[in-house]
Amino acid sequence: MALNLRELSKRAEGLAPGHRACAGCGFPMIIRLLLATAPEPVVVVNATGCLEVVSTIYPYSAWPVPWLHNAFENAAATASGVEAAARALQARGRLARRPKVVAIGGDGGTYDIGLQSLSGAAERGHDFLYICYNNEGYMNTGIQRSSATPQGARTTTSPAGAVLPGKVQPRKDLTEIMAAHRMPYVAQASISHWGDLAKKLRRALTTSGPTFINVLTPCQPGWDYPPDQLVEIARLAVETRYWPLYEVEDGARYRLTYIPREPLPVRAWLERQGRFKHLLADEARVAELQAWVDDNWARLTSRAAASGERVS
Ligand SMILES: Cc1ncc(C[n+]2csc(CCOP(=O)(O)OP(=O)(O)O)c2C)c(N)n1
Repeated sequence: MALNLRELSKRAEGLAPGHRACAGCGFPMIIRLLLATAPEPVVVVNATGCLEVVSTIYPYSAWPVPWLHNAFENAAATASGVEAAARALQARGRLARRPKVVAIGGDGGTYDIGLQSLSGAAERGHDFLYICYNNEGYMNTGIQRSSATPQGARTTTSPAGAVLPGKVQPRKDLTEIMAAHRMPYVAQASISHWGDLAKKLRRALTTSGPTFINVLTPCQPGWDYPPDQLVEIARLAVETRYWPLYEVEDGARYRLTYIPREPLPVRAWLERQGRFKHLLADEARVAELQAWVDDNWARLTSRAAASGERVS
């Protein structure tokens, strides 16, 4: 199946309408694209977080595929178990087609609490895709900071005021941590670039062995923007190079999958969100963030160039 809108729209609507995600939330788009690109059968395991809470309010479920609840810390371990069980059943002739196993967690469940089980599953080489829907905070429980929250952002546990300037530390680079596992395929994507995301999903779903995609997805209450600006906000993260779109094969071959033709200053992304409002008047702090973005971009482009890829 071609990965264009015409073909994708022929697949049944994935996540059922009537889920309770906030207006202006990005992750339903990831799930719809996942279910449109996934081969059948597929089994989804889902860590605790907003996605689970809004899509599985008992006795309803918005999922048209087999779906398992997981605690924060064991989504990847459960995925390993499902994958190993399916492999064993197939070897005994009791399963005609092995399902593709997909684990999904928020950044709190992935960058922080579930990292050990994700790392373990990757190291053991299980055949599954892990998707981190990254809204840069523990949003379900009231907008607390996570290790994916960018430096300077206001959250309820890093409030901006006389004591704290927002979150003090820069965000953890989980995509690089996963690439360091030398998994067959690791990628960074954004809901704003759906074609790029669809290609990465297809690639990860058809690669055997562990694969990982980190997808940036804005959170309306957490980032504080008008709901109809969801896609635009996500696009600004990419156009300012705050969130580069790239992929890594076997931990070694880097490729930027989108290069902003005329990159915007990081301020263009910051000023559209309430969570950064307090630091816009502070030129030095904006410059500090810009330096971090530039440094990150330089590091990625040098790796892509070393892999023989076009970087501008
Ligand atoms: C071990 C553990 N600690 C804390 C919680 C409470 N809890 C439930 S959801 C959540 C936040 C989830 O954040 P994230 O994974 O980023 O997903 P989001 O809600 O942002 O979609 C927390 C802290 C829990 N369920 N289990």
